[in-house]
Amino acid sequence: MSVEILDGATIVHFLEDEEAFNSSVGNRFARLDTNNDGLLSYEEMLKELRSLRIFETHFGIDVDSDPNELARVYESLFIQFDHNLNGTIDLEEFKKETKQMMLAMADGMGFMPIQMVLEEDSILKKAVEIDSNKVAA
Ligand SMILES: [Ca+2]
Ligand SMILES: [Ca+2]
Repeated sequence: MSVEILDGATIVHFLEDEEAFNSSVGNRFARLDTNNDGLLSYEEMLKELRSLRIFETHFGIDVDSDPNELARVYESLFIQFDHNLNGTIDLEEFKKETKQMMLAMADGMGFMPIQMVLEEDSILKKAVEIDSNKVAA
């Protein structure tokens, strides 16, 4: 985990870089798919949902909240990813929904940089890394 500062532009740049986005999402998907069947089950997806810390803020839920309430939030997020409602998330669904969520996140952030605690292998962390590499280059 590390604390990073990011703003809407960081995310938008990342989404515009299709190659970087596709490979990060693909890697993340492969990591989450622990039984390697090419699909994410609810259990496999939980790790990702937990790393989407922005939703804790978004739903007004903090880490100490009622586990039942959190489970309901995670379930509704899972359904949001599962576009064809077959109970699993494939790579296309994962890609599409991740992109949408990141766009919504970028919109919400605007140009005010915010601090976020990010997991090392999260997609947002990748976005920050790619952005700072560009600035350095
Ligand atoms: Ca799986
Ligand atoms: Ca599905």
